[in-house]
This record gives sequence, structure tokens and C-alpha cells, in this order.
Amino acid sequence: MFLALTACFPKASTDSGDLSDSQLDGDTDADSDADTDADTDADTDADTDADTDTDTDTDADSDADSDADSDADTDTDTDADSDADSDADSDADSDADLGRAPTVGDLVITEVMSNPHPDAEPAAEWFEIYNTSSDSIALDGLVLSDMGADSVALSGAGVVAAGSYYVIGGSTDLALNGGAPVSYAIPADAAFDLANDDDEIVITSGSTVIDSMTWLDGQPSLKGRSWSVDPASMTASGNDDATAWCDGTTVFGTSGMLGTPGAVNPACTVSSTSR
Ligand SMILES: [Ca+2]
Ligand SMILES: [Ca+2]
Ligand SMILES: [Ca+2]
Ligand SMILES: [Ca+2]
Repeated sequence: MFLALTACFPKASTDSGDLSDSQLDGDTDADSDADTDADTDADTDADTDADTDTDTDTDADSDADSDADSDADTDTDTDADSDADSDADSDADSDADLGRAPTVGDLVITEVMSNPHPDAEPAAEWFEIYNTSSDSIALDGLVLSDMGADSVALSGAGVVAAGSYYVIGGSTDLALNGGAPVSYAIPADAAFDLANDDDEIVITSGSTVIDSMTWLDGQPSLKGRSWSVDPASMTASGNDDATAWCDGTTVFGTSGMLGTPGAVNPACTVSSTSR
């Protein structure tokens, strides 16, 4: 035993008897490895974690950064790039941004095509929402309903970017919807449509109504026109005032319909109810 230890540590003390830890490994801590920290791993850093690597941080994983995940960057997600989103690329944009859930008024209904013409319903129905917040808003899981029996949960709708419009309709096929830039098509078998007389759109997140609005027969006044809220009233409460709405006046798409799906609304010079 003594001879074997001497062979392994030729510079250790040659005193007889048991060798102290400092004599065995050359340092002054209480463990038996060759470093100067108090833990029992074999690395040379001064941290107190239980890993066996040579990093110099104080977290419990085996990479060289200071966060608690297992990749080599400094953010808190688990992919290998250095941005804070959850996609696999290294840029800082939000192309795979999953968004956040909306609070009241983050999404506002700004325009409705309830009574399209000449294109068929429900493919050419649509309505427009606007993200008033400074964050991307997650749409999946939100529920569209009315004050009757209509209800459908959004699935696969993605996000609406901050300060941007988003159009939900009966079809994304421009040949069927009159050329409206619809981002999300309500499934054909879903129990949700936009009635040509009176109807409502209610957007809820869990039990919270994010926004709702109502129209009556004659709003808009003619088929093939949208009903469009004045830009000054694009808030959850502002769009509850029917006098803030007016008929669409701008031709869009390929069928001569009037409205601005996916784009800013013109100011209402003649309100719907004063006509
Ligand atoms: Ca309805
Ligand atoms: Ca309709
Ligand atoms: Ca409202
Ligand atoms: Ca619009």
C-alpha cells in the first residue's frame, strides 16, 4: 500500500503513516480530487455543482453558460441558437413566435363582410381583426361565437403580429372569396357564420371576452360591401358604437366588392346610422 501510493504520488510526503488529503492530491480541500474546490467532481472550477465537466459557471448543467438549460447559449429556451424565440434559427425575428394570449382589447374587430356578392357564402364571408398591442398575439384556442348558437375554436391560426390586421373568413381561396386576403379559413363544417341580417362576433379567451361587436339588418346597407369601423374607434369599446361604422367604399379583389380586408380602414365620413 505505501509503496503503491508512493509510486502514484512521487512528490507526496515520505512521512510514515496515513497520508492526509493534501498529501494525496496536492490541494487543501477535504476531497480526494486534484482541484481546490470543495466538491467531489473532477473538474477544476470553483463551483458547487455536481457535474463532471470543466465549465466555470454555477448552474447544474454541463455547458459553459449560466442558464439552467442544456444548450450552449445564454437564453432560457432549449434550442441551440442565441435568440429568445423557440425556433431553430439564429436570427432575432419572430418567425416562429408563438405569441401570447390576449387580454381585453388586444384584438379588436374592425371590419365585417357578412353579406358578400356576387361570390357565394360562406366562402366569401370574412371579418378583420386588429392587434392593438405591442406583442404578437396567439390566436389558437380563442373561440369565436355569437349571441346565438355559433361557436368555433381557432386551430392552426397562428399569431397576429403587433399592430397588424388579420382576416378570418370562409375560405383562403382567392377564386372563391372574391380576392380577400384571408389568413385563416373557418372549417366548412364549423358552426359559425356571419348572418346577413343581425348577428354578432364575440372573441373569447377562456372566460374573458377580448372583443365583441354587433350589427343589425341594413348594416352594411348593400350586399357586397363590408361594414367598416372608423380608425378612431378601433378599440374594444369604441367599436360597440354603431355610429362609428360605415359601409366599405374601396374596391378590393376580383369581384368588385367594397372593403379593405387586411388593410387600414378609411375614415367614416357618413356613419351607418345617419344614412
Ligand atoms: Ca353568427
Ligand atoms: Ca352571410
Ligand atoms: Ca367591442
Ligand atoms: Ca380594413
